[in-house]
Amino acid sequence: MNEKLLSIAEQFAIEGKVAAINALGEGFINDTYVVETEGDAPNYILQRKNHIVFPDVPGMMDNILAVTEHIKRKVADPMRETLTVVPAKDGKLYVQDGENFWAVCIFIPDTATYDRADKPELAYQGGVGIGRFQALLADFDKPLNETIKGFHNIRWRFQQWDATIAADPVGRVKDLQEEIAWVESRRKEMLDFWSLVEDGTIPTHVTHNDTKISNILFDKPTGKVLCAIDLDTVMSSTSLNDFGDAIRSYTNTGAEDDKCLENVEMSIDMFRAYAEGYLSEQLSTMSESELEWLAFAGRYITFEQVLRFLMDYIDGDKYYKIAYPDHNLVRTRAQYKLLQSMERQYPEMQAVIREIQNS
Ligand code: GN1
Ligand code: MG
Repeated sequence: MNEKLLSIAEQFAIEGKVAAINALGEGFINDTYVVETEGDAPNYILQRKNHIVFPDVPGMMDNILAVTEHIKRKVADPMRETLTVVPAKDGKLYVQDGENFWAVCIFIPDTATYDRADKPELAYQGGVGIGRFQALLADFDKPLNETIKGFHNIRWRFQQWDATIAADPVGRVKDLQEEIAWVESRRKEMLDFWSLVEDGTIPTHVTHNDTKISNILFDKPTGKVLCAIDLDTVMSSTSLNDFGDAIRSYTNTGAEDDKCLENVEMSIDMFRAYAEGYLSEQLSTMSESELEWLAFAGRYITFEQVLRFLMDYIDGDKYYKIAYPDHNLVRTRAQYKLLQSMERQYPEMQAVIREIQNS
């Protein structure tokens, strides 16, 4: 067993003797481990939080605790229907080790996660999961810390973008004129959408902000959705972003970083299924303006992801973990293909929302 990890794990208020610590999954940002314990004690998730991405880990953990405690008061099975934060033995919600911050929550057994939706029922359940998450938090009234500035604010992203292009720190801009034009040609329509959030036409709520399929836990015995995990980016934003980010993920017939662009299309069947699930929890409380822009949110977040992957590539791959040198460029191209597919099918996407509204 890795002694370093063991010594970190033992600084948390965990039950039982640690039997093994194994790496889990492939998050783009944090490093995640499963801590197995002996006997009947629960297992745990141990995470090294990326402090470059999250400058205020204590503030982030305060958000996560507040939100999970709120959810726990409302659900039938509080140990399964949201995460349970495990504090350190000194009472803090994290352990600091040099520049690294670590946090622990209880591992929820008999669950499944997926990287891709292969059937509409899964997309439907995913939609129910985020719709319910937002509904449970609709009356949450404490202020949340802004863990990442302007996370889904495209005006702020364009400021970062302009600065990155001007700096061109690794000299990649000259070879990316075509890709840069993909972003520039959509600048106005994206800013126009965001101005509706800025002027209050589209309201803000407590949102998850990272709703890709792999951040949702499903109950293995029933196949039903259990809860949203990876609560690092819980903040106040528009609900539309949670819908849009999920659409970016559940409807993609290929992988987020597919090298074969022919694999990548938006599946309207998955779109319908996700939207039906989401609106089964949300329709009655959504405003007219939210419903009007719901389908567009898929385009908005997919566009944002094109911009963020390309910006990180131009910046020399500092934000996202990469598996090979051009990974961020491959991701950019695959997300752009998905964006084009959504743009083509936008009238159908809007029709689906209207049908669900009227049914
Ligand atoms: C990151 O942390 P993870 O892997 O769930 C990123 C999301 C991106 C996603 C792309 C804090 O999510 O915003 O959409 O990668 N999270 C952060 O897959 O930047
Ligand atoms: Mg994350």
